[in-house]
Amino acid sequence: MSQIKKILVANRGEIAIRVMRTCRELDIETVAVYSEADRTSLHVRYAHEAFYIGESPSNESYLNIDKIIDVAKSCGADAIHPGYGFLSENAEFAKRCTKEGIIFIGPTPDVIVTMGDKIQAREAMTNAGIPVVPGTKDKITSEKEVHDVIKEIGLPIMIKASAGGGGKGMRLIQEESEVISAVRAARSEALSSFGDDSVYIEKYITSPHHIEFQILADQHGNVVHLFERECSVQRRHQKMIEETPSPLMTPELRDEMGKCAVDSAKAVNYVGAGTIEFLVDNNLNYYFLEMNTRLQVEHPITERVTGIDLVKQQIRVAEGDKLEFKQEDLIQKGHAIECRIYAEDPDNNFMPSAGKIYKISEPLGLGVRTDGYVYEGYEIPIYYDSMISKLIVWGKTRDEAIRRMRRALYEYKITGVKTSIKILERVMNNENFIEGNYDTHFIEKNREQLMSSKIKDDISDMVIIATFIDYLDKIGQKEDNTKEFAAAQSCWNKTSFRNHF
Ligand code: MV4
Repeated sequence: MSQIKKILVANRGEIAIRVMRTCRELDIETVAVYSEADRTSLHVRYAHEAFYIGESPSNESYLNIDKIIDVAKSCGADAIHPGYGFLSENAEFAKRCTKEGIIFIGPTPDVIVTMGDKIQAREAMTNAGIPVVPGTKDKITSEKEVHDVIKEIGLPIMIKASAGGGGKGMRLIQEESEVISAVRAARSEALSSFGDDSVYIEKYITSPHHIEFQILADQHGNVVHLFERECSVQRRHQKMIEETPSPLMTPELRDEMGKCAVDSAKAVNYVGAGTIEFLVDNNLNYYFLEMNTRLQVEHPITERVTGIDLVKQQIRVAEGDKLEFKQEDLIQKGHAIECRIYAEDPDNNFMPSAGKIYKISEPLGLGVRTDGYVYEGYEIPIYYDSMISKLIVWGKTRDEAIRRMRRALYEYKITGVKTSIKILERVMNNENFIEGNYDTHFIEKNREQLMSSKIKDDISDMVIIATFIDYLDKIGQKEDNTKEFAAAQSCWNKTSFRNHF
């Protein structure tokens, strides 16, 4: 039971600020680390202390274990919160923290290793009686093996990298003739991405739902789940929208999958916040897919319906406290939706749209939360993820939440970079989405409506905004231009809110 007084947040962007916000509420001092590109980042100014850790590329800064440990020791941090991405699922880092007497806010290194290796994870879950996708137990070593498995479970199948996750090193096989090339491609992608060419086979689940369960576990063997998140709206394995409850879910299925998620965590002596991902097919069969041993991007929707601060719980658990609630104390109240706002150009194949945020005005009002980090004048660096903000809304019902999300997206004004906002607006107006009729192929299946530029974009606004940006660019450098700035401000104020439909 050690009281944590100072936390180093080994991350950047919105999640670094998200973690520090809870620390402030708990009177815990915060330490930021930053790269060259992040000298002007908001997390640096938000923290009590901030330390430079290296050049802009991640492997010279946010992935530099020695440097981060050095900073933690020299500033006297008791604990490190890794956020998501970067070192959050790096077992070596977790090990180093413990060795140096610093609390790693997350599970133990051995669980990170087990869950990071999909073959091991499948074995652990199978032993615990959790349904996994039918497939091979071990890595495959010959072409013949693949054909034998096909005879057993039929086509289509997927070849997946054991060290993979998130879609890398994955190949679909629909015909036997594709076996050689698919295995070769998966192997070489796995080797170059993860330095490990082990691959295994899973039966291909057609049009599944991606549904995950949030779990929380303390150091005393208590585990609860905080219900599900429906994450099927993705493009190229990048999530765009998450919601809870899932429109697909029934109370019985929720109970059953929730128990399964708790059993999965217990089976590996899990500690902290974690997520069990399932694929759910059209007949509501569910299969363990993988476990994420970190806080996830989409955690706020769970916070919104349960009223529980997940970062606070992570910290309490890391201090050795017992969970302060039991499963029966937890309820899902109302409906929450998250939209991820990416600085990407939807009209140019979603290429990252780096650049300076000239003006930004974020939605507010009843039931709205934004977790972001950009501000007026901030230049989005090219080195990191292009997600600039998360917009989370709550409603008493799913319908109310969707309406609130439309309203909040309408209020979102950003100039200087292109964003995914208009696509998100189209999803919120898509009939299939509104009916809750969607799975992981939603974006492809609704491509025409979602990508159509026939729908009226508010061109007059865009012209005004573009003029404004030009204007600021031209006058920005002068000394005595208050009048011009006022004119520019008024130009911005005159641009209406967004309205793409
Ligand atoms: C699958 C699958 C169908 N069957 N595995 C994609 C990312 C990785 N986490 C697992 N993925 C999938 N695995 C079997 N056996 C379909 C997908 C998949 C997917 C999963 C979740 C969310 C979106 C997806 C989009 C395409 C494919």
